[in-house]
Amino acid sequence: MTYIHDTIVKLQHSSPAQAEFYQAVEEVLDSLTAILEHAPKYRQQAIIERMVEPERQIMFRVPWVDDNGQVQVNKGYRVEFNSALGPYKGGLRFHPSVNASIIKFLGFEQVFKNALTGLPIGGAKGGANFDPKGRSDGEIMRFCQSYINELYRHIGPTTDVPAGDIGVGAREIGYMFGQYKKLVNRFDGVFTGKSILWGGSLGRKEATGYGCVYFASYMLADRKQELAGKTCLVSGSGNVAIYTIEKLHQLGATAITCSDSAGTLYHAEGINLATLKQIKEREQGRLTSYLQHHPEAVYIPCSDYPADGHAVWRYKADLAFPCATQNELTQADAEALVANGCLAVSEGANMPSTQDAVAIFLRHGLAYGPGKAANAGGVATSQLEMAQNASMLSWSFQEVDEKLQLIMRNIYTRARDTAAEFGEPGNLVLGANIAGFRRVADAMIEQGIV
Ligand code: NDP
Ligand code: 2IT
Repeated sequence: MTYIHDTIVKLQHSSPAQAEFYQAVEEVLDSLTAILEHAPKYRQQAIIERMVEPERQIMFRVPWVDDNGQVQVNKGYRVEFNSALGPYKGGLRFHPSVNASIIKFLGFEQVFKNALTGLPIGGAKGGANFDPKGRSDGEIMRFCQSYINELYRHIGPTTDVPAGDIGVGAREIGYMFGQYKKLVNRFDGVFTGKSILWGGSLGRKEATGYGCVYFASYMLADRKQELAGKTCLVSGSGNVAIYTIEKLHQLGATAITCSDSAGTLYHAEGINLATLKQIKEREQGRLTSYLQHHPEAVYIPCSDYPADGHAVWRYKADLAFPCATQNELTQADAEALVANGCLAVSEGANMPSTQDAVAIFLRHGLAYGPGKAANAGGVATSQLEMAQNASMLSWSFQEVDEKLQLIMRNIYTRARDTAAEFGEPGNLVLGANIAGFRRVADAMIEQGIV
C-alpha cells in the first residue's frame, strides 16, 4: 500500500536514524492495510500520521557525581506518545544502549499494548543511557534523584505514570519516588512498581512473566495442548524472565535455559529458580556463578554464540519465551526453533524477534504471541496498582492474579477474534495491531484534531 510506504519514507526524513522505531512502525502499519481500506475515516482524519508522531518528547541532561567525585552526564528521555485513552503510561529503561530510536519504538508499542488491555491508559516510555552495572547504591540514588529533578514537572497521577523496564526495578522506583515527593510535597501514586510498604500492588513484580505464561497457555489451549510437561527456552534473567520461569514451573512445564548480556545457561533438568533469584535479585551477579551451585549446567559465553543468532534458541524444546531485549531472536534462530519442533513463542520482551523471524513463525503456523499482547500483563497490573492507589485500597495477591488472568485471556481472545474478522485466523500480530489501533484511533476521532 503506497500510503503506508509513503508514511515510512516521510518518517525516515523527519526522524532520521531511528531504525528500531521504523521497525516497530512498519510492523504495525503492515497489519493495518485491511482496516485502512475498509474504513476511509482513518485516512481522512490523518490518524496514521498523527499516531507516528509523539504528542510530546522530553529530552534532558542528567548530571550526577560518582563515588570518585567525578561529574557524570547522561541523557534522559520521556516520550509521551499518545493520551487518547488515558494518562501516559509506560516504563523507564536505564541501559547504555538507550537512545531516541529505542525509546520511541518502546513508546509506540506501548500505545497499542495499553489499548489492547482494554484499560484506560495512554502510552509513553522513557529512560536514560545510564549503565547501572557496577554502580554503588549511592551512585544509583544520586542518578535517580537527578533524573527526577527534571522529570518531576512532567509527570503526575493523572498526567503521566512511569514504571520499571530494563535496569529499573523497585530500588530505582523508590529513589525516584522519594525525590518526586520531596519536590512536589505530595504523596501521589505517580509511579507503579512501588514497594508494597508504600503503595505498591501485590503481584506487580510477577505480572509480566506470569501474564506471558498465561498468554501461552491460552494459545496452547486453542490447539488442544497444555503447558504441563512442556520443555521451554527462556532468554534473559531479569524481572520478566524470572517470573516467566516461576509460573512455568508452577504449571508443570520446565524452563531449561536463561541468559544475560554475557552468556547463556543451559540446565537440562530445569533452571533452579532459587539459585537464579539468589544471583540476580540479591547479589546482582552474573550467570557464571550458577555453575558453582550446579556444576552439571552448561554456560555458553556470548563469544561462542552462532554468528547468525543466539545460543538460547538452538536447544530443542516445545516452547520459547524471549524475555531479554529487542531483536534477540533472528531469522536463523527462528529456523532452528521450527526445525526442532517448537510449537509456540510467547514474547515477554518488547520486539525480541526480528521481522524475518516473525515471518518464519507465521509461515510455519507456530502459535506466536507478539510482545504487545503477551507481555501486556505488566502494564495491566500497573493500572490495577493505579486503581488501588486512587481508591486508597489494597487488594490481595489472589485478587490481583485473578484479574491478571482475566485481562490476559481477554487480550488473547481480542487478538484472535480480530485476526479472524480480518481474514487471517491465527495471525495474532495482525489481530493485536488492528484491535489496539481501532480503540486508539476511534478515541482520537471522537476527541477532535488535537
Ligand atoms: P531487567 O533489567 O530486569 O532484565 C533484563 C534482562 O535482559 C537481563 O537478564 C539482562 O542481562 C538482559 N539484557 C538486557 N539487555 C540485553 C542485551 N542488550 N543483550 C543481552 N541481554 C540483555 O529487565 P526486565 O526483565 O524488566 O525487561 C526485559 C524485557 O521485558 C525488556 O524487553 C522490557 O522492555 C520487557 N518488558 C518488561 C516489563 C516489566 O514489567 N518489567 C513489561 C513488559 C515488557 P544483564 O543483566 O546482563 O544486562
Ligand atoms: O514495556 C512495558 O510494558 C513495561 N515496561 C511496563 C510498563 C508499566 O507502566 O508498567
